[in-house]
Amino acid sequence: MSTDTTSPATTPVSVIGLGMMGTALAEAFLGQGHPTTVWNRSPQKAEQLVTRGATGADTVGAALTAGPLVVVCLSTDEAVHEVLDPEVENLKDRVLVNLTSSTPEEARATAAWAERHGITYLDGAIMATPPLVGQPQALIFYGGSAPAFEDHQETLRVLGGAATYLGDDTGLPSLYDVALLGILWSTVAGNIQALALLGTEGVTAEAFLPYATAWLNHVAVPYLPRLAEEVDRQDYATDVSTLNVNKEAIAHLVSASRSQGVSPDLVLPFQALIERRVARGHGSDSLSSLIEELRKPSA
Ligand code: FVH
Repeated sequence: MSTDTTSPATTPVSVIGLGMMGTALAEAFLGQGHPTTVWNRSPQKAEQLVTRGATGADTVGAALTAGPLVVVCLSTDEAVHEVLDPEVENLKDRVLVNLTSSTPEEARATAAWAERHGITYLDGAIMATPPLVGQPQALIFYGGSAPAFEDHQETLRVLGGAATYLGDDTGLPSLYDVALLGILWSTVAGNIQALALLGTEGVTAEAFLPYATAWLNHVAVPYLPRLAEEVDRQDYATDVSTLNVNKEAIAHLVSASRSQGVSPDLVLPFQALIERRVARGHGSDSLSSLIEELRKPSA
């Protein structure tokens, strides 16, 4: 069943939470001509948006009832419930899109809360920083009510052109979120280790940057399809690089770090994982077989 008949080009939206991200979301809606009502706990954060044409709501209830589509972006799931739990009556007949980061469990619990109160719900995960909001390539995952996404996808694409609906499971956007963040953090961790090491010999981050970029683009990224295939097939045979080879190589990194006076702490857990897999007789496997150690950590 359709949840809204308003033309997407003019759908009024309400944005609850005007931190760095909420402000960027409201600016994107305003930029595309959506009547935008905003509310923030600290009202001064609404001022600049109001001068740009937003309507500043005095109460959260006034913001929630201003239009059919409510986007909430607060710091935590706890804050979302602190703000919205007393307002369930004002959320009836609205589509609530929660772009606050959470765990899958929190997202599913919020979806159950919404269902109990007759609120149409979409959970979302923003895979972009505030300056990227509104760009065609900005990715935002959504899960939850399919009719709500269908009705409002054009409006939601104002926030990120790569809006992607993952299905009715509201936990999936958060799961994709943490999965991608893990990739980001491990890449940053590897880069920090590299820069600390090279810095001991006076090599600047800027000087190293072309090599780091080329390494990721020409070696790491092209490895991803192979890794995906090995993991999906659970076939870890390799004619490229074995765990035995990587065990020696990572020992060099740990040893070089120590001798250059750099902490190997970031690397040690990954080294331990490789050593455990090799000790279990999988030294001839590809690196991808490490996934089995994560799937069965105590086996
Ligand atoms: N900024 C980013 O790069 C990331 C990108 C990916 C997604 N995240 C998530 O977006 C959520 C909000 O992040 P943010 O960057 O806007 O965060 P802040 O600038 O710190 O603003 C926090 C807002 O939350 C309000 N707030 C906090 N607690 C409460 C509460 N108990 N009651 C009412 N409002 C609350 C806060 O209000 P105020 O302090 O200004 O009064 C801000 O509006 C977050 O989940 C990221 O993971 C952003």
